[in-house]
Amino acid sequence: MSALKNKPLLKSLSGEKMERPPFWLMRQAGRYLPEYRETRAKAGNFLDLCYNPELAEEVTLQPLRRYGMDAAILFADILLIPHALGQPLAYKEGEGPVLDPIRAATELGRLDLSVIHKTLDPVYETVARLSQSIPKDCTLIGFAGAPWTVATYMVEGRGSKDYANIKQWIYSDPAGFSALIDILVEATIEYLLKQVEAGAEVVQLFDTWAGVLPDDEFRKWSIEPTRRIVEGLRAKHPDLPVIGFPKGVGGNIMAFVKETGVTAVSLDPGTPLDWAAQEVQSLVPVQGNLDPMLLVTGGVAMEKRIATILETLGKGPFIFNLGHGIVPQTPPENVARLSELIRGK
Ligand code: 1CP
Repeated sequence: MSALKNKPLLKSLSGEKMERPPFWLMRQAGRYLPEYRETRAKAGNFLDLCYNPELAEEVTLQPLRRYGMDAAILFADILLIPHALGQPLAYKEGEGPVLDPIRAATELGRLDLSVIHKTLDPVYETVARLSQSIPKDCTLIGFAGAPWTVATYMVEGRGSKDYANIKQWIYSDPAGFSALIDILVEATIEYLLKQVEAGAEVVQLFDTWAGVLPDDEFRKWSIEPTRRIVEGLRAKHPDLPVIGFPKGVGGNIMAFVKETGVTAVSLDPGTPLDWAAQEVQSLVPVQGNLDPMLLVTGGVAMEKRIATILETLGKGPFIFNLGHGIVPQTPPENVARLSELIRGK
């Protein structure tokens, strides 16, 4: 255990202020890397890649070989849970994920919690392989989507602009919608516990679309399910670090931090840095928050913002990251420059 605790990412998560902050990048594996595109082509389609432990291990390791991040994040997707629950899912070229939507409590019978591990077993095998193959100072992060964000895809059937169907559901039938959230809370706890048992040292919950919820609904559908998941995980693993990422929630991140029990929180690009240093970082370690588009732009604009982030948040427990996932058009050489700046090499 003491050897593990020497890993830079785990030190930051335990509240230590590091001379050089550990770093990793959300969506660090993926289409911006030519070697990823090659492996993905070999796998056939995206889901086949997620369920192939050997190839999923390979794409997880690819960014580490180039850039030496302090963490490896399991290669999978937040929509594997609905898929494992029995909801048909496809990733269409240029369109993103497409699911056969569920829009009412009467349709929840289509989901079966008792069979999820049959589909998800290869993911646990990927985690087990990675726990053996990552560099020794590197921390293995498991993840899942938070129930609200996963539900947006399950109900809308794809990425959405206005969240019309899911909002209609939460406002007209909150009790019915909470039955869907209950299923997702349960599935997510089981899924993450299996990842931890296979070797994940930290887990992150992505609540990418938390910011579309008004205040009181955010408490109901983001804070409360997250709190229950953290509680369920800690019942078995009291010291497990959990990183929350409630994107786009502004000042409500304070309630999220105080009420969910997360170990650390990931900040989106819009979070004011001075405010975060004073109010958020005094409570928990923070992670973030470079705009992924600055990683596309590169050059002086990117370098100046990285310096500002390091100056403001580097004074407390901090993990350098983006404020949202890497986008496919990111030039790999800009990621190399970022790594050089953070690592001081
Ligand atoms: O190869 C391809 O064309 C598929 C692109 C892709 C990739 C590389 C998808 C489809 N998912 C992933 C992997 C992935 N997704 C990872 C592991 C890789 C890594 O981080 O290195 C993770 C952590 C995710 C998480 C994820 N998937 C989120 C939350 C994080 C975020 O960026 O907001 C979300 C919202 C998804 C849904 C999803 N999956 C894929 C796409 C294109 C999308 C987004 C669709 C949309 O914008 O609505």
